[in-house]
Amino acid sequence: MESVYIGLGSNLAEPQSQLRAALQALQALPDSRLIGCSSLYASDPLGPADQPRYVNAVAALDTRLEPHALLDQLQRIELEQGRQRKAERWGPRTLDLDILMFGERVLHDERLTVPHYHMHARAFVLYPLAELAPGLQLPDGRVLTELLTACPFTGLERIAAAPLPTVTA
Ligand code: PH2
Ligand code: MG
Ligand code: MG
Repeated sequence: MESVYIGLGSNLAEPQSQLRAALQALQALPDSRLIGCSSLYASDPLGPADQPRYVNAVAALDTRLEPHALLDQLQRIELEQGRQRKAERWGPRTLDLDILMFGERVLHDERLTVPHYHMHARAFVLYPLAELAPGLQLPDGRVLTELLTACPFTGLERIAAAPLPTVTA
């Protein structure tokens, strides 16, 4: 089993419900175990400003799936929850599921970059991630605590408790 962290985001069609439905779908993934989820956070959109605020969270998953097989599953869940792929970069979406970290792996191809290419500078990723894995270290040696120091909490609003209890055993 490898430890994977997944970023969840939504800003359309009842974002909190989208995230809760996505967690149920993650719970049903083959060869995997959903370990927990952070609180839910709201923030202004990064990118085009003429779209609703986002709700974000981070989930921890243990899996035996390979990275691209997991990506296939995440894209299936996005589509099942009404995701429409549009040309606009960083436009609004019902559900976005991003692989943030996949164990210690470093991957870069046309479909997948791991660790996620912007995670080190996004408060809506780093603060929920810190709830699940405060001592986390990236494969390049940077530690989450350093990244948090460089990334103010400003603009982030904690809006709901973790939808799932975190399994620590
Ligand atoms: N995701 C984007 C674009 N902008 N802004 C916030 N606040 N949260 C997101 O998850 C987000 C975004 C594209 O993935
Ligand atoms: Mg994203
Ligand atoms: Mg994405």
